[in-house]
Amino acid sequence: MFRIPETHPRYESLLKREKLIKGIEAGIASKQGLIAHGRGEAFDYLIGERTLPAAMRATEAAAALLLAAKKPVISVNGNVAALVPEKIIVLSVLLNAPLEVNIFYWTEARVIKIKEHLEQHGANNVLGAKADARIPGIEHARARVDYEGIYSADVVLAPLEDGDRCEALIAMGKNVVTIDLNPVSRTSKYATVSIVDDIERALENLIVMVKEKQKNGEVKLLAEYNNKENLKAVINEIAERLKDEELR
Ligand code: PTJ
Repeated sequence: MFRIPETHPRYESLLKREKLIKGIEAGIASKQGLIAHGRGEAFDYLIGERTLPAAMRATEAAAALLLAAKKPVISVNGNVAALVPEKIIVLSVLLNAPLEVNIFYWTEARVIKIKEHLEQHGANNVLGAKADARIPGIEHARARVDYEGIYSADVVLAPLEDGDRCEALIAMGKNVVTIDLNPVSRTSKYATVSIVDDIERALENLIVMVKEKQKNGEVKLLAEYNNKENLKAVINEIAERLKDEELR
C-alpha cells in the first residue's frame, strides 16, 4: 500500500483510496468501484467530510428500523468489503443480521473472494453464494439473491447501492436503509431511510446508536422521521456550508 504520512491534511481520504486500490488488487472491489468512490469523495468534499446533523437523524432512524426488524440483512458489495470489513461485521453481530454478498459487476470469483475476505475478518454465515432467488423487476446481476437472505428479509441495509435494486426491494414491500453520499441519487430518493454520509462515519455512528438503544431496551421507531424531508434538510445543510466556505 502506498504510504501516506499521517500529517498529510487529507490523510483519512487518501487512506480510503489506498484501501480501495488494495481491494481491487485482491480481487474484492471492482475497477468501477474507484469511479463510484470518486463520486462519493466529491460529495463528501461538499459536505465537509463530517456527519451532518440531518445525517445523524437518519442514522438514528436507521438504528431504530434495524432493531425493530424481524429479519434484517446487510448487503455487501466490493467497495464496502474493501473499505469497512471490520465495522460491517460488528454491526452484523450486534443486529444478528447476516451479511450477504451482492455485487453489481458480478463474477463468481469476486463473490467468493468477498465472502472469504469477510470470513478472514471474523464473519460467519456469509450469504450470497447460493443466489437461489431473484428480485423481480431487475435485469442485471444484482437481482441474484439468497432466498434465506435478502429475498426473505423485511429490512435490508444496502450501502452504496444502485437505484434500480433499491426501487425493486421497496416494490417487494421491504424497508431499505442506504448509506450514500449523494443526496440526490435515485437510491437516496427511493430508500426508506437514506443516510447521506461516508460509509465509515455512518457505520461508526450506527454502531454507537444500536448499542445505546440496546442498552436502554429501546426499539421504538422514529415516528416523526420522513426521508424526503430529511434529504431536503441535508441539501440545505450542504448549501449553508458552501455559503460559509471561506475562499482563500
Ligand atoms: O462491487 P460491485 O460490483 O457491487 O460495485 C460496487 C459499486 C459501488 C461500484 C456499484 O454499486 C456502483 O456502481 O454504484 P453506483 O451506482 O456508482 O452508486 C454508488 C453510490 O455510492 C454513489 O452515489 C456514490 O456517491 C456513493 N458512494 C461512493 N463512495 C461512498 C459512497 N457513499 C458513502 N460512502 C462512500 N465511501
